[in-house]
Amino acid sequence: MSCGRGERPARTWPAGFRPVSGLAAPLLAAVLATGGLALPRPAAAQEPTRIQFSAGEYSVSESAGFASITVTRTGDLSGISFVNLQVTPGSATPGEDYVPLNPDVEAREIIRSFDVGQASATFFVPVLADQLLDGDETVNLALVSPEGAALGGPDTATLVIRDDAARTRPRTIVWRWQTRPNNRVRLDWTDDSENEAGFEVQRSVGNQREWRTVDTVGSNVTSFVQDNLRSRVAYYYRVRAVRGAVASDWSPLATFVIGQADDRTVPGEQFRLQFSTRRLEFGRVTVNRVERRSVRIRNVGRTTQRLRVGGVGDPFMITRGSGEFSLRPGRTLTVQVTFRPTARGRFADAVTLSKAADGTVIATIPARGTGR
Ligand SMILES: [Ca+2]
Ligand SMILES: [Ca+2]
Ligand SMILES: [Ca+2]
Repeated sequence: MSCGRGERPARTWPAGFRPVSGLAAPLLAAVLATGGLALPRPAAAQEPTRIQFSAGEYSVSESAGFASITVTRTGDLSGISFVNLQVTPGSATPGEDYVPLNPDVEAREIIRSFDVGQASATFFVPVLADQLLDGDETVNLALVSPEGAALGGPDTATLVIRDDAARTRPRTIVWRWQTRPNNRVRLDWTDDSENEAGFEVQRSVGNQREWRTVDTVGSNVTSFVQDNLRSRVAYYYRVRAVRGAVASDWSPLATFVIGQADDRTVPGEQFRLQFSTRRLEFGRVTVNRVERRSVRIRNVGRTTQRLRVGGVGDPFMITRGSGEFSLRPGRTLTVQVTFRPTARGRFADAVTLSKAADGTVIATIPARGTGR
């Protein structure tokens, strides 16, 4: 048996050793008496070895692939320890929300070892994403069957699998308006959820600050019609899937002005603008990278116009040409917009161009991009 902790080194002369005479002997005796330079020291009073969770609750998005569960080992780390993680269903369903050991059993037990000196170890619990509005769900975690250690606290914990509301949002929305007979808009969107109770339709008039729910249509319904809209006003519509208190993220925005036949030219009395592009398409952009797009607005009318540019919010930003400006005939203003996605998913917004005098929106330029 090797010399373990707590055992003092024997104060006997090693085999074959003969005490030396002269000055060296007292020095050697002193070295041995104090524990020796190369001999094992007696272990200091150690806390017992314990293994516990690093937290009482862990949280992971259902889209993350797996949850990392860290367990810590404290006290005496000079030996080797083992511990098992037991995973049992809370409100989450094994096989649907997370991966059990095999599909036929509901409990999953996995083991981790701690090497000499090792103070923490990580369990990985695979989680599964779905197209369901199922809210946050839980899995119960427990540390069991420790070897070479006792269990500390906490030895039970909860894993919260967060519903990813971006997965169930309507990915696209298209709109068509007609002035006859009564300024009607029709919205059509994609159904990307499997268990919605319905789709909530919201509208904002003239800005994107005040949103009002105009209707909630039934499950699997993917269109909505509204009549009697006003002309030459910017309308914004958005849709999301709902089920009780759980909702998906909002769809991209449907942004339009009834009577505005073409974004490129705004007809009006002494009032004509041209746009270099109909929309700002950023495409797929790596999360936290910045992409820039710009649109040139040219006054092709005969009078100077006082205009205001604004509208977009995070993750879009107007980095040039924002605010009020005067645009003389023949002059061009460049509006630069950046897109910096802070998460994966699709984003949509719109730059608005309005009259500085009364805020009337005269054009909208949709901006779209996908974070990846
Ligand atoms: Ca789920
Ligand atoms: Ca879900
Ligand atoms: Ca559906």
